[in-house]
Amino acid sequence: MARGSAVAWAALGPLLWGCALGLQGGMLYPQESPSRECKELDGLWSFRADFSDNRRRGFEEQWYRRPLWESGPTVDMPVPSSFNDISQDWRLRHFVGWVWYEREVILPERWTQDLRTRVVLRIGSAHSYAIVWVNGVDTLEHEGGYLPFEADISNLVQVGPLPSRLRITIAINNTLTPTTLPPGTIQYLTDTSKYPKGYFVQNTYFDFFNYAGLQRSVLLYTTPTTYIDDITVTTSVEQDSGLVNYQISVKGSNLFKLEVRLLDAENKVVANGTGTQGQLKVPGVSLWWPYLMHERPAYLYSLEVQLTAQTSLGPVSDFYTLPVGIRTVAVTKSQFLINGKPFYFHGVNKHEDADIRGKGFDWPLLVKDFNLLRWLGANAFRTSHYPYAEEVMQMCDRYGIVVIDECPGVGLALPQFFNNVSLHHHMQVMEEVVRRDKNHPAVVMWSVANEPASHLESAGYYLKMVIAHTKSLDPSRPVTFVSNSNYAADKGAPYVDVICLNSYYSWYHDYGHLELIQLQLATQFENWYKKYQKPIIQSEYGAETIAGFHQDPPLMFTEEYQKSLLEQYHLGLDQKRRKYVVGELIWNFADFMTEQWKDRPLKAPTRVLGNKKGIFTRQRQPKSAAFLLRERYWKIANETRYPHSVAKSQCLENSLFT
Ligand code: GCB
Repeated sequence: MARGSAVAWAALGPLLWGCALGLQGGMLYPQESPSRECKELDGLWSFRADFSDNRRRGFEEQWYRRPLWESGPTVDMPVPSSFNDISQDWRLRHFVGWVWYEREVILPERWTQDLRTRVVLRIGSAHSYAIVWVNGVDTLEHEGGYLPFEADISNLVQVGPLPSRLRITIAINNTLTPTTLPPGTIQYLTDTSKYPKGYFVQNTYFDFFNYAGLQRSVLLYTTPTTYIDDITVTTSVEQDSGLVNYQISVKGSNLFKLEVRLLDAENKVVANGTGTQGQLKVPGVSLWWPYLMHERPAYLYSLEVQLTAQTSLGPVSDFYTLPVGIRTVAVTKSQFLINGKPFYFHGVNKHEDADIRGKGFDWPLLVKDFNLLRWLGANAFRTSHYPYAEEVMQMCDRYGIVVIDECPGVGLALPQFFNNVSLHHHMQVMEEVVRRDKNHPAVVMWSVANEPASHLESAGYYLKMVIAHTKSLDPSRPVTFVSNSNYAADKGAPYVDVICLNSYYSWYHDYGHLELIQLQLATQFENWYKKYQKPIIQSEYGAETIAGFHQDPPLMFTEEYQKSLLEQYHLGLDQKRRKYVVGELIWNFADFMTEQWKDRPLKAPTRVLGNKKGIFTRQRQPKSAAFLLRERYWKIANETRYPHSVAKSQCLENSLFT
């Protein structure tokens, strides 16, 4: 970070919060190595939603104590997937409360017999509150969807003669409260002439469907009992050398040796070190460049860590390999710099959303989306409005797609959401996000929230604290939140490094008046820049568009209107692009599912089978605007490439479109 204020915040952060929170241990992505094995538990699980009035029958009858089928009927539920759209039961689609998942696993004998082996159960995400039992024993609880959590279950599986069969029961509650992230409220409707007794609805203050369940992989993995618990890497550049600072945490014993080797992409060792921390120097470094910014993007080294330790049961060793991209990120008054060169974000906002799987992780969808991003010439996206699966982040590292990593701080719309309990939880969530994603070179900025009510005094204090805490966790990256407040009223903007603005001119205001966009956009940019003197990203803009609707001259909801709206925005963006506007992210990459209503400004049924602002449909087919954006992004890519040379689309099969 170049900015002086960031350094000040970073220094203040640990004083304020260093002792207040603190997660137990690291959250390295599970990997197979000579010392580690993995067993994926994806596939069909047994499932039951607790439809009882108080939703607590499962606890009253202790469903976790016996196989789930013994306490009542179960259905098949695929993991990973959201549970909402899988069955034909409408009650499940809108279900609020506890659902129960269960799966039996047979463990390899070595896992249960070798006491130098540690067995870990890891859940990629469970939205939103989860309790886990192993063989009926309460093992783990976690609050918050979209982030992984795990437990060492060795002492549950290494008990006496061959308990190789394991029953894993997971109860998940998708209820959102004023102190969850995102927050929500339960509203009881008590007019008995209209609603049956006990009738309630869940109100959310964000614009995507509250899909829930085991939406990412569940797995078991092993490590030795003394093991590499966490690795933190930061990088910098000195002339033509790359510097890799590493810090390794080891758990299980104090008697160990650590050896560290950095390998280049051809597997040649370029630097090595020993001990829990150090600096590796790489002369003639190949930097990690964003895709399209440089002819050799996304260069990754591998940090191989080898641990040897003495335990009471004899020697053990552990191996872990971390991909490392060497790059720098800095922010000036008017620029966002990657490796010291101005970077312009030309990209998208996404959602983890498709078809019947809801937010369930899916490899074909992931690869398709990355192929579309490259077809489009998009060099960046924001993880609106929650952290995406770890596999997505790995793809970004490998493809050179830059990420603004956003936490689930969305829907902070009401004054009562800015309370101390929420603040504490929000900071803890940022700890989990940073712990999980800190080593990804693709992540260049943290976003702590989307459209909080940042005009409120209480929001100002709240955002200041969350931002300071995030900076203390990671002083190497800028921090932002995404605002839709008025520039003069925003109480959070003073604390961010980059101003991110959402605006929907001629969509949510002045309906149909495309001719006003350029003026309103210019006013927006000038006001914000004059007041804050910070680089600005247009973090959302767009128009609802039903694929196949046509009208010329353009009318709202048609493909022509979306195109024209984008064109007007682009003219406005081009006026400021070389000055202080450092990015544009379309809302949205693809259509996505929402509730059947939109909460603001008034709760109203303005969603037709979801949000249709995608430039691709939910099935990933292009609307006309996709072609327009593609032309623009490739043009910008060719103008902003370093060193200057002309880039070509990497999609070989795109000749039809060129
Ligand atoms: C926004 C929100 C986003 C919505 C979008 C819309 O400002 O950040 O979550 O989906 O507007 O389409 O209304």
